[in-house]
Amino acid sequence: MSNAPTTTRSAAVSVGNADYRDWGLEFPTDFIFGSATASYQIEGAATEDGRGPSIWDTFSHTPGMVWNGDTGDVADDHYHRLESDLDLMKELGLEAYRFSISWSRIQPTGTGPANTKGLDFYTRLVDGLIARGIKPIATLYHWDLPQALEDKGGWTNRATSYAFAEYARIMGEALGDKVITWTTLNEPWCSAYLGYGSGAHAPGLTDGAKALAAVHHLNLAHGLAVTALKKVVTNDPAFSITLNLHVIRGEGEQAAEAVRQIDGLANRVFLGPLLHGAYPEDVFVDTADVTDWAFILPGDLELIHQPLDLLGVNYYSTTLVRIWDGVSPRANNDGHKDMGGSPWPGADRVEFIAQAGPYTEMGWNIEPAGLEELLVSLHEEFPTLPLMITENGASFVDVVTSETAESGESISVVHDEQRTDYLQRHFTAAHRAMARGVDLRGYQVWSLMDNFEWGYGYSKRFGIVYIDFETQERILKDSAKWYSKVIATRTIQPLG
Ligand code: IFM
Repeated sequence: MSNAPTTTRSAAVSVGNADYRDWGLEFPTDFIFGSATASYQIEGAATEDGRGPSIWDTFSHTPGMVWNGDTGDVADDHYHRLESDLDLMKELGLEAYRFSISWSRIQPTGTGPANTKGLDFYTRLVDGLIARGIKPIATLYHWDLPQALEDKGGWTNRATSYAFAEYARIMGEALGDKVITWTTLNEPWCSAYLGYGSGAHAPGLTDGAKALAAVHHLNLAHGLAVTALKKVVTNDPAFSITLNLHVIRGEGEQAAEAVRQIDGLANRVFLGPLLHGAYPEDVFVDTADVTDWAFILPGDLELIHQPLDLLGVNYYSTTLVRIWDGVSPRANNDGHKDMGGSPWPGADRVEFIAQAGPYTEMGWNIEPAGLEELLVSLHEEFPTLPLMITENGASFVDVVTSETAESGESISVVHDEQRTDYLQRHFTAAHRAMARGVDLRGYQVWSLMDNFEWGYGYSKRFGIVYIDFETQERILKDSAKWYSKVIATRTIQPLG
């Protein structure tokens, strides 16, 4: 089956990013439409059935780290509402569901025997998906490291990479006949640089050398996990990793230099070892004052550089940089919470500049062209590697109102036109990339439901399903209804 999309009808509207607002574009029959979540963001049941604490339990319970003191203790209570949430996915017509597994639900202290109740939960999840005709896409690590491993150095400790491979083996043995895509890590950029560099994410450290050690040990963990999984799975899944690659624009006389430095830390330090089998030399030079990279041991690059079947791409917005003049106050607008440290070790001369709007509620600029550009550039660099959008979506303020349905019944509705518009533009961008030859296999909207948005707690809503965090009521937003129609017709639908 050809993966080339067909165009049946399109129309443009003249506002910002206007020519990306098309509809009527059709996706191929094997394109996988789904939606994504992550364990700590939705599950709740933080201390139940033998789950051990993760770094996000510790971090969110530390005063001042998360907006409003919010925690993932209850979140969307998905752990207890599994069956009805699965029914909701079916009702929406999702073809795939991308979820993550809580390592500390499986191994409460990160090593040792598997917790049967944890395995049972994910087995019920995967079986429930399959029973409803929904493909399971599993992510092994979406930031919730068992606290006991952090106590021994977390991702700065090489032993964590080997512990991760053992956890991967356990999950491969448990679900290795059912999962269609295994994603080792979600956005290791965030785990390393926000966790150990800027302090905005758990474990909240602000040490550039540790952040770079974490980068390497995450890369190593990925390679070891792929190898471990391949030994035990019995079906023929795709092996992948998901990266939040940065689409970087430069400004000023030294624009190219600013872009090169940030591209090295954000993109090439992952793509290089994972897909080319080598770290970019210029990153070693740029960070020489921060670390000597002695944590890279002989043979590590071979362990990391495993053949992949798919690259997961998370995309939200673009990044604008320039070389700082050293005099004016240094701009620091990289889209992440400022908690004191820098997520860019060795790039002290680079500043992050505010970009032109429109913006989402996160303050992130909306630029669908960046998604097309990213997909095309990846395809050019790795022509034989299939891609999947594993996250894309937007946070906006949502308002629940009551309306009278045709039946006369009063119903709750959320008219989230901005989110629907955002998705429509980004689906258009994805379609255009495919028309330019990109082998894009699917699109997982972030997120299925509103959830714990890390340092922002419950203040930012990304869901296409609204969650009332008091009552746990689920309300389909208009974007969910729109997405259902997209999936049913395999065609980008007009708004409203
Ligand atoms: O909510 C997060 C997700 O966990 C990882 N990618 C970005 C999303 C929005 O910030």
